[in-house]
Amino acid sequence: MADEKRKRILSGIQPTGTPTLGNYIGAVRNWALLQSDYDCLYMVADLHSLTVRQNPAELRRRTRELSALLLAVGIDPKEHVLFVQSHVPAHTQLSWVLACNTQFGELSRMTQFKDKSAKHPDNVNGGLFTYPVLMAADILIYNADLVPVGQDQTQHLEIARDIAGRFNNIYGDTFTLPEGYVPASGAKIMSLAEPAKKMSKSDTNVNSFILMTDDKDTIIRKCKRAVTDSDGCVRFDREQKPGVSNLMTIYGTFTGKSMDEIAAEFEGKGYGDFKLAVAEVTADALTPVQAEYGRILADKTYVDAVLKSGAERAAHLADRTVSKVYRKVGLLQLDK
Ligand code: AQP
Repeated sequence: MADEKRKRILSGIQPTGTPTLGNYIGAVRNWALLQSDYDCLYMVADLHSLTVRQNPAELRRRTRELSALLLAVGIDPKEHVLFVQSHVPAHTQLSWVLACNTQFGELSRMTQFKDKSAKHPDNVNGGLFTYPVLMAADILIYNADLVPVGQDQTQHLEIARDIAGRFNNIYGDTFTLPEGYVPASGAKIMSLAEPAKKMSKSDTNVNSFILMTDDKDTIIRKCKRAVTDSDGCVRFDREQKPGVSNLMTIYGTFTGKSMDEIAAEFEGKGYGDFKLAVAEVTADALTPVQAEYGRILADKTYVDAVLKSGAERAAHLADRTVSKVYRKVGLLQLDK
């Protein structure tokens, strides 16, 4: 229905490195598809990336590059909102109020905090601990109905719902309770080198991931090196054959074929043929995005104009929520 209010979606990605095939299949490819059915706000989550020490010059460069890449994937900045998190100060304003309504115990239970503090024992900072509060602010500030999340993020969405519910109980109806949204095609892509681990852009092993900007030769080389097993049969079994199953998931995403169809296609063929086929469909999917990315990134003025307009539109919505929240908790506001 043309006049029916569309549901609102909020999602973000950190500029912690060049996005991988995991980020593409699990997140940004779906972001582009969701635009036809929802009102979308997509955010480059630069504040979140500060929980791990970043090189300042690289962070700035990556933030612009990631924005260009999102445009290249097909995010439409006229119909929807693309912005950088730190360009909308209201996120951190709301985050403080929400932090004062979040318990130490709840934050202590977050598995990502435990994982990341184990990974960076020399920098277990307060931001890492309160990260879920800022994420709750990101979502609640726009009254997002749906949040596309990977399986790794469901605990954070749960705490956002808990914080919203608690705030609404104390101060009256303020926030929409967000629902998680796992797109049908949003598979979790695993590391090519250690298929028990998810593929991550900040992994130190370059053979563990395919970057969205990798050229065809690199993709072929990385797929050929992907860890499989010695049984030589293309069959889906995440437990016993995690490497092969991961490659089948990638192949299935780009060809639309089911796991059974893929198994039949490669019956009696070696892993060499299968890996080459995976590499080819991956390169075919990424090549047009890369061409568009190069074109868009060359026009820095355009990218920055998109981000400026996105920040203004996002701030317009976010500032209203902060005003409302400040009023509800009793912060004195002067007439404008
Ligand atoms: N391997 C993956 N498979 C499917 N989806 C994935 N996502 C990340 N890795 C995979 C999804 O991508 C979105 C953006 O993620 P992010 O950049 O905010 O942080 P992340 O989840 O921590 O991604 P990385 O690549 O692993 O970053 P680093 O290495 O910096 O920690 C999210 O929707 C996520 O689910």
